[in-house]
Amino acid sequence: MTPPEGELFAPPAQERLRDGVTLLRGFASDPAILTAVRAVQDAAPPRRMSTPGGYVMSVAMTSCGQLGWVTDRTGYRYDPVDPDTGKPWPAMPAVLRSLAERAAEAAGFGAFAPDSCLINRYEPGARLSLHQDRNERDFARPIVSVSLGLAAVFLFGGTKRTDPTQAVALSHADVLVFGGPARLAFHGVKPLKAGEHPLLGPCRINLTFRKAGPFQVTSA
Ligand code: MD3
Ligand code: FE
Repeated sequence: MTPPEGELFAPPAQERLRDGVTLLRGFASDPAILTAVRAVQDAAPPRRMSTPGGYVMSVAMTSCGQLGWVTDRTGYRYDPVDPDTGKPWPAMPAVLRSLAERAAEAAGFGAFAPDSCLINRYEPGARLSLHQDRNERDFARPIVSVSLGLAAVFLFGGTKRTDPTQAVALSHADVLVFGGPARLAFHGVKPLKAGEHPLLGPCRINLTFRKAGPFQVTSA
């Protein structure tokens, strides 16, 4: 039955979790998004990278766009070249760029022009420990995060590692936009619980869109 006044029954289209954090539930439900993600993964397969501290991350990562985020024993950086293929990262598919731009706009950040999309693939047990994203040049730009597949618990703290964290359950097609005072907040993802998603199987994929550069291009 259709509710007589939809706005009283339907969940709000956007939810302000705190200053600088907007949750857009169901914003990424277009199946063309999954097709585009699969094409990127075929060209640049997700891989588990090493941290400078010598750990191998449980989350497998790849990127598309002009810059990709990489980590190895020498440190974290944005790189125009995929170290695994030796080639530039796959271009950012238009359907993904448009999704990120519309989400930023809906959250009140106009003119977002992402040059990087980091793709994180979680299998059961994979987690991301509390960290800040600070390899980007301009912290005035927001970050747009898209959750696909199995639901996960996202932890969101303050600008100090020891600040208390808030837990948010993120399901397929949910989009979060972080900016302003939330841009340098510590955040992480709890170990993924086992399960099967009808579209993605035993897996969660997170896309984070960033304006990472521009960075100085060094000549050979
Ligand atoms: C808050 N990814 O890729 S998305 C990451 O679900 C990352 O894979 C998580 O943290 C994931 O760096 C969380 C939510 C997110 C992403 C970037 C942020 C929250 C953020 C940057 C600043 C503040
Ligand atoms: Fe992060």
